[in-house]
Amino acid sequence: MKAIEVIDDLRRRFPNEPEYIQAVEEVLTSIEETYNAHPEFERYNLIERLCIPDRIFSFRVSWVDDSGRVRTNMGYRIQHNNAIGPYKGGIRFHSSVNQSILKFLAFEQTFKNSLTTLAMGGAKGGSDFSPRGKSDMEVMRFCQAFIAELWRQIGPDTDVPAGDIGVGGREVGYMYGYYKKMAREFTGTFTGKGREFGGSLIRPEATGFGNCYFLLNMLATRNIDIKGKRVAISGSGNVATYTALKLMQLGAKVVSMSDSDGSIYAPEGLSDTELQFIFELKNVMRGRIREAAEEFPATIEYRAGERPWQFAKCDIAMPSATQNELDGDDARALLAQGVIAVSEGANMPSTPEAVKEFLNARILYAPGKAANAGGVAVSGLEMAQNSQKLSWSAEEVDRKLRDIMSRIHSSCVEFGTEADGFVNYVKGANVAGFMKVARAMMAQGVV
Ligand code: NDP
Ligand code: 2IT
Repeated sequence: MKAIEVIDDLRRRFPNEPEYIQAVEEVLTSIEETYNAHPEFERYNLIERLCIPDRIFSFRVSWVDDSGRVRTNMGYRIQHNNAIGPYKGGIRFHSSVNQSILKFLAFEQTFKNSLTTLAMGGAKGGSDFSPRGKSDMEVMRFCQAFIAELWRQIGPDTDVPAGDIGVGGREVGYMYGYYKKMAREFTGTFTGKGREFGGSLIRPEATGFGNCYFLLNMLATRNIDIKGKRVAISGSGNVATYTALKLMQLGAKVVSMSDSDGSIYAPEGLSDTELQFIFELKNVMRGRIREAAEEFPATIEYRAGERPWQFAKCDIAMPSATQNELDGDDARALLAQGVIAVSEGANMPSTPEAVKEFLNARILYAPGKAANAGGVAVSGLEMAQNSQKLSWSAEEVDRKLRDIMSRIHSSCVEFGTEADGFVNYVKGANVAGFMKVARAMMAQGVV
């Protein structure tokens, strides 16, 4: 396989899918050597079968808003690969959602899920519906209309959705409720459910906490203590807020958070009270991050339209909002101020140019598919609990999460250590994730 030829061919076949091509290119260039050391992979054309999703469902979702107007959105579910377990991955509701974005996410999810050591294939779904500014009833009607189309394609051993951008506990609850009504069964078909109906403790915290655990593993390779380190975070949703909480518990200072309108900057680090306000602002009031600066004007400033990377003074960056939110200039600005680590909470937040900068600078750089795998890992633990019809304590789930993150870190070190001892976590994560899926696909023949 020549990575460049496969990528050119995919570009020709899927010309309007830049995010998908970007994600494939990053993986193929780092697994090329390993792939070519196994001529049997090529005989089975493993590469095309791994890059192109097993199937894509796309459908119209019609619903009625509070004023009685009939609205339509697009809905999708990409079932990418189920070689190592049922299709598994989140659902994203955001106005920017399209097939390219969901294909990139489903592709990434396949490798991420493989890294978790649990039995989960890769999938992603979503809609260009934006929950922003919608009433609870509108969100509920939309979720029901979405599931009315999708419910036949999902199931506890077939395909298990969860949350992602714009989809949290509220949306999962509405989708699960309607799924249960249609399927007439109470099974673990969604993860991220409410605690009262099969949700796992620590699932809301898992992605952010897991990213911090991964960061601790990386820092340990260089004997660096997290205490007192200044961390710039982007986003202020599920991943960003729980990342901030764990960092502060660990004694680090969280100096920034953001949303799609702008960033807040707290040069001395957010206080517990300020972070608590942000949790409520985001989950209860469903407000904007600007309001945190309005509430605490003495300690927090607001920068409209800016991302944290160019101005927040920090030692560590944890981008936790969305794809391609940190570009080459941002990476150079972070490196110029001496950043020691970048650990990605979001999926593919750094552009290829930014990734190149981080790798060339030989800082600790963890790609999302390794660093944010704690979310789906605890989803896997939720599936296990649902199958057993038991629930585990918060301590037990947290201990398993720490253990999984450190095993993912070890896999990255095993497959990504270069001749001079530098750990290329991009290569490590891609090769480790790929090999397990590849072996399973080989064993199962051409299907
Ligand atoms: P949320 O919807 O809870 O939060 C998303 C945050 O990112 C919000 O602050 C949002 O701001 C901001 N954001 C979204 N889109 C954009 C954009 N186009 N430009 C700037 N800011 C944006 O989502 P999550 O926290 O769940 O997800 C964040 C990232 O983490 C995503 O990349 C997701 O794929 C990834 N992830 C999530 C996991 C999970 O378990 N939830 C697991 C692994 C990865 P605004 O309110 O203005 O839209
Ligand atoms: O990107 C991700 O890993 C998620 N949104 C979580 C997926 C899941 O199934 O828990």
